[in-house]
Amino acid sequence: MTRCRLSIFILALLFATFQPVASLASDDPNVVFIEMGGSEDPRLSGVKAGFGLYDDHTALLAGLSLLGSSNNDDLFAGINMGVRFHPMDPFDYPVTPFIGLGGFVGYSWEEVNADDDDIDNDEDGDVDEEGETKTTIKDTLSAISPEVGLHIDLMGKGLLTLSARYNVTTQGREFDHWFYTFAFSFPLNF
Ligand SMILES: [Ca+2]
Ligand SMILES: [Ca+2]
Repeated sequence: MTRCRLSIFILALLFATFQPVASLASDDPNVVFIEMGGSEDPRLSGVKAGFGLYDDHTALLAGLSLLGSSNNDDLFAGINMGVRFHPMDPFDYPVTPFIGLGGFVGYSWEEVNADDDDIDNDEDGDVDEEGETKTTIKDTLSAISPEVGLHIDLMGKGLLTLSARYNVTTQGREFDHWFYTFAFSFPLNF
């Protein structure tokens, strides 16, 4: 009971501390970002680009991702969304920590035999000629990713962001992994 009251007191104190900051008129820019990252086991690498909407304590991110595995040469393309929470405005402080939660949904493709489907898949005038192929979805991959990281302010020109993300994917628990990234965000007026 005492601990509960103490928690509430601390929360109230934190809230009060952040209030003056939150009440300042925010001129935070929206950003475009590009991010690169990789993981050790499984060995993956990825690139991501998109938009970010920044507020004093939150950032909403959305973009397109490519995620490739060198183990089985799968390349997943998809969309990502995320939200991050920072205790202070990353554009006003040299270094700002954050925690976040992201999501990814993507597909991989493959070329398969298509010489028996009564369709001229390659539109060369011959239907089902020998060696005709078509592109189909090979696999899907979804991930939910809690993350921690740091924003480093680039002298008002943008942010360098380092993050460690734990990807929990639809490939099974043995595929879950830490994914380490760095990203650049550049202010944009929109
Ligand atoms: Ca054909
Ligand atoms: Ca065909």
